[in-house]
Amino acid sequence: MIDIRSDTVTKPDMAMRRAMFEAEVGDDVFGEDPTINALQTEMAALFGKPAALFVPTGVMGNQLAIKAHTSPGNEVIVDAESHIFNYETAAPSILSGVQLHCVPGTHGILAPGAIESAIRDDAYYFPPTTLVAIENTHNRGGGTIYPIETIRTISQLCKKKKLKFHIDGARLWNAHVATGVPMNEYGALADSVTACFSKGLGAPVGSILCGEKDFIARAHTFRKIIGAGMRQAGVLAAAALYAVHHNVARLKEDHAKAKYFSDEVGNIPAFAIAKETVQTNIVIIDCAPSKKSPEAILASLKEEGVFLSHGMTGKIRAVFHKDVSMEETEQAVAAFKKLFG
Ligand code: TLP
Repeated sequence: MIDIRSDTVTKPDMAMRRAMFEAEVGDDVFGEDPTINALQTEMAALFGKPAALFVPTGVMGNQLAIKAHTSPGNEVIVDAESHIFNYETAAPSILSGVQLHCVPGTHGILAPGAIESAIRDDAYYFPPTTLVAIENTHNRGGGTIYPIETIRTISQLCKKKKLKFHIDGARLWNAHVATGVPMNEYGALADSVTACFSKGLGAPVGSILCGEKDFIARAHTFRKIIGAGMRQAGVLAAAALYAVHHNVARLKEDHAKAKYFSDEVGNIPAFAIAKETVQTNIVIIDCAPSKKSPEAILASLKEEGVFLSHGMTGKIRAVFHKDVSMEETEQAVAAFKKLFG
C-alpha cells in the first residue's frame, strides 16, 4: 500500500524508537522530565523565543496560542482556508470565546493589505481584533510558502496596530528547508509559533509552541485546565528531539517526490493541478476535468493500492513523506496513468 493521504501517517523508525526507549523521564507536571525540559529549551533557542511548551498536537498548540493571546469577545483574523478555521472543530469559539474573521487569500497566502482591511475600527459595537494567525506552509493552499517579506510586512502591521501575531507552523520545517530561512527568523517576526514533530519529521506525537515567558506560562496553565498535563512524556519528547536532529534536511526529498508526481499527474487531461502551488510536499488535484467524483477516484486508486485523501470540494490531496519512496511515487503515478491516462 502506498499511503500518501498525509505526512501524519509516518511511523517512528527503529532508531527513533531506540531514542524513545532510552529516554530519561520524570513527572512533567512537577517540571521534572529531563527530556521534555531539554526539548523545550532547545526549541526555544531554535525559534529564538524565550520559552517553549511541548504539546500533544498541532491543534492544541494553535488553540493554546489563541487562548493565551485573546479574551472572550475578541476577533481573530485567519485566512478562509486555514486549518484553524476548517479543521479545528470550532475550538476557538468553544475554548476562547472568540470569533474568527476569515479573509480570502491566494492559495492560502494572505496579502498584508487584506489583513489591514479586516482589522476592526475602534467602536464599542465591533469585536476588537486582537490576533492575526497565518499558516506556513499552507495545507489547503497546496503546501504553499509565505514569502518571508510578506511575513515581515504582516509582522510590522501587527506591531503598528498592537495585534498579536501567531504562525501555525505545523509544516514550518518544510518552508525552512525549501527557502533556507532559519527558524529563528520566523520566530523573530511572530509573537508565537507552533511546529509539529508528527508530520514530515516522523515522530508519533507532539508539537511545540514557542513565545514569550508570560505567554507560555498562560498556555501552560490552560494546557493543564484542558487535562493535558503530561507525566513521563519524555519518551515522546525523545522522539521529537530525534526527529529534529535527523529528519529535517531530508524533507527536500519529499519536495522532489511531490514535484515529480505533480508534473506527471498534472499532464493527465483528467486532472488539473495548480503547479505554482507545488512548493513543498503537498499536491492538490482538481478532479473536475475527469467528470468523476473524488470519492470514485479515491476508491479506484485504493484498488490499485494507492491511498490519497479528500481535499477541498472536488479535489483530492497527495502528501509526500519519508515512508513513501521515489520508486513508490513512480508506482503511484503509474496507477494514475493506468486508470485515468
Ligand atoms: N493537518 C492534518 C489534517 O488535520 C488535515 C493533515 O493531514 O494535514 N495545522 C496544520 C496546518 C495542519 O495541517 C494540521 C494537521 C494541524 C495544524 C493539526 O495538527 P494535529 O493533527 O497534530 O493536531
